[in-house]
Amino acid sequence: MLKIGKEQFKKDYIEKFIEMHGTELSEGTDYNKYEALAGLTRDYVVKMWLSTNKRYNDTGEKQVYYFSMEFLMGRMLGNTLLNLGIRDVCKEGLSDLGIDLERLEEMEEDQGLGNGGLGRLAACFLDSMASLNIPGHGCGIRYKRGFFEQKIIDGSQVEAPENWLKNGNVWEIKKPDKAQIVKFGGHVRVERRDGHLIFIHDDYEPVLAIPYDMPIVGYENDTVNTLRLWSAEPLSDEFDFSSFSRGEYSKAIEYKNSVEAISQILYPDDTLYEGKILRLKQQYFFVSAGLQSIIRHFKNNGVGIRDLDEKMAIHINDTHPALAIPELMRILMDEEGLGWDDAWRITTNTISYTNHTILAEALEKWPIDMFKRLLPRIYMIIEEINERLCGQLWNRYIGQWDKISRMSILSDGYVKMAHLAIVGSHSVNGVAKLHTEILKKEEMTDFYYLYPRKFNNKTNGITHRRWLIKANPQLTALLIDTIGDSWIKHPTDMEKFERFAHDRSVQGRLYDIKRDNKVRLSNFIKRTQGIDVDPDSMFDVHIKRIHAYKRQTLNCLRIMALYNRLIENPNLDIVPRTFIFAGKAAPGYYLAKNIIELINSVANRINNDPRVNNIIKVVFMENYRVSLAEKIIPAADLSEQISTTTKEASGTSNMKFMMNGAVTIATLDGANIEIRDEVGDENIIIFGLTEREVLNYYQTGGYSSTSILSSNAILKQVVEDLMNGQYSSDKDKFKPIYESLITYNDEFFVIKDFDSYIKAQGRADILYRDFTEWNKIAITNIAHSGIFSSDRTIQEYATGIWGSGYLYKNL
Ligand code: 26Q
Repeated sequence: MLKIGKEQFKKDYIEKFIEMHGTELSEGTDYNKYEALAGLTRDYVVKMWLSTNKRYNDTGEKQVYYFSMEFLMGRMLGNTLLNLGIRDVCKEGLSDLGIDLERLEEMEEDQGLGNGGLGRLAACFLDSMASLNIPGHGCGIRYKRGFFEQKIIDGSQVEAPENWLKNGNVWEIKKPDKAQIVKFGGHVRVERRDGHLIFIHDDYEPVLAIPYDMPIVGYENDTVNTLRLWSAEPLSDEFDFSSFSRGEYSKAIEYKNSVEAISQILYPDDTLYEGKILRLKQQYFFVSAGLQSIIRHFKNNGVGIRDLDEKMAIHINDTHPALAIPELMRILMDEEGLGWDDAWRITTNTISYTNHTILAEALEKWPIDMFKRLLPRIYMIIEEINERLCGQLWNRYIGQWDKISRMSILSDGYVKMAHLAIVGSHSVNGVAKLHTEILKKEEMTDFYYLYPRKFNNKTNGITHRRWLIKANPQLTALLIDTIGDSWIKHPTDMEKFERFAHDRSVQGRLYDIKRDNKVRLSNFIKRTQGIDVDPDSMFDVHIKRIHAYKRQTLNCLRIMALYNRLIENPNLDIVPRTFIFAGKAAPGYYLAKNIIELINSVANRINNDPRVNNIIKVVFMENYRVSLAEKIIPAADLSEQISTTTKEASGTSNMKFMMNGAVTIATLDGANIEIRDEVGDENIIIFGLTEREVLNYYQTGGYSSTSILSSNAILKQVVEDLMNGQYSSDKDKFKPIYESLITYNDEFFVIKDFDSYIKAQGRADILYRDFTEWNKIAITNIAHSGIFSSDRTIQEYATGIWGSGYLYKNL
């Protein structure tokens, strides 16, 4: 472990500051001071990083590579210091120098290279792999522009380009000597040499892939793993000067631009799949570069090519990196000379796949003609994989042509990526129990019957180091004071906290901590949005991507109904509440953008109505991102997890809220079910349609939103309020929402669940008034949250899928 005393730290820090900035500390801006601290932290990490790599090479342990299009890392400084075990020393040392550590941490740009749940999961997994001493590394794309910055202008979302690299990035080290070449387009020739078929790729467009490495520090264990992100650059010798003289200057510029586009932007859509060629390029680009560099590494270390599957596990985060399957086949066959069967054995033993969605519109499929043109050799390999699959299916399902064509990787003119991922891997996992069951029994059922042993569940988790220890230091201190600190290394030890569920003094301390967090958030809201909120009101929080299935609309309609009730009866006896929303809509998702407008209109109306604004307030917080979530979640009383049952694969913010002592109001969807199973029915507020009911409606019909409306006057009124000018002088403004509910018969059962949701909110109200009961529930939730640490999830992946991490198991 890193041993640095306060005085040593101060000396190192001052030296680093001067070295970096060439001025005295007293002259520096906060940003300069942040840079110096981050730079020094990196210096501390580098030696450990080298020795970790040396250890991995010496022991020859199996290495895990987590391939993901997204890593939503947020800020690095605070968590790196925490994991190094020197955050307290730094805090004190800086304080001696008149510097506030948290203020410097706030200077760091969020690393926003992800859309939401899937990208943040990848980031939590990196933290857990390093902390469990598992040799697990990330492989992804170094997007120059992360997820767009959201501005709310006149109540509507406006997207602004994000620029996280504008001041450089202290955490990364560029490794030009480890660059790889990735080939696009061109033609493939087949030749026969010594009885073997040789595939020669001509006329391709080469792209240089440059890796940037970032250290991922484990918690107090001397392990530093690597996140390697690839950046696309033109090959400099492609600028041959003869083409300039031939007046092909513009071609050279075109080449440069088309190459740089590959790692320019993150696609900001997480549900509606779009068959854009640039996205396909991005996928092949990082998968090919990553695999080439991994294989080069093992060959340099003397690993025999036939033993690769004992030395590496490659995990693909959704289908986005599924080209790893044909690309690994290509490298093993065309570059390493293996035959099909050996290459296939190594590939399927190596690759494992996580599915994150059952939304049909999110499943990736690529038009064959586009695919073939961009990746001719990869397409040939997929054709062969598919031939062999269909051969197997013909033998097994004689004459069942429908089934065979349904299961084919190539059909209807498309390459179906989920089918490729299932066929080419040895493990397919869902991200919560219900989700895995739906995969097996509904969505992927044909494949489940073909390969029953591949399918398994790995319920998601979150790193308690960021989401509890870092985000909520006071709650951390209370836990340590009451139950000790064993839970930091063994999160399920948090169960010991349940002993205090009925302890009035601990309840009081928990309440005080929550209130402090709420005051801090209130001040932040005042500073950033100019809105006064009451820290003694219940903070009722709904933060996540804006999507019809996540049902921000349901939440909003109930606020509108409450408003109507308050106007009718100003003496209504309810708990004062602050409704907090945050989240980004995909730029092309018209309905989601309309939902943001509705929330802001409702906020505007309510916050400016003196009849109600001392009882309820609505706040839409701009630009949701990891660092904002870290501020909001510790201050939440009520966690809104109200997706249409069956639609949310898992959810992970539900776990973050629970760990911070919020009470959950939820449908029986995704991991909410497992949270309920952990805490018991009396410690969570459940409402809404069950899985069966939803599936029945989808399969057999019989749902009519308008017929429900006619029997519920309150609901009828709020739906009318969408269109009667109550929330906008433009009566058509919320027509998209109105039509989705009425004209299009409410695909996500907002109308159906409304009544049960209102009643559930009534129960929340009653519970909140009962100080003892509410705090008992909060304590019980915290105590049972340890199982949702991503440490548990990662241990399950390591033992159940990757066959890695024996060092940890032997500890
Ligand atoms: C695909 C093709 C083209 C463009 C974009 C995409 C794309 C990008 C991101 C598709 C999906 C995503 C992200 C999906 C996601 O975040 N899913 C969430 O994953 C979480 C972690 O498992 C779950 O908890 C959530 O339930 C799930 O919605």
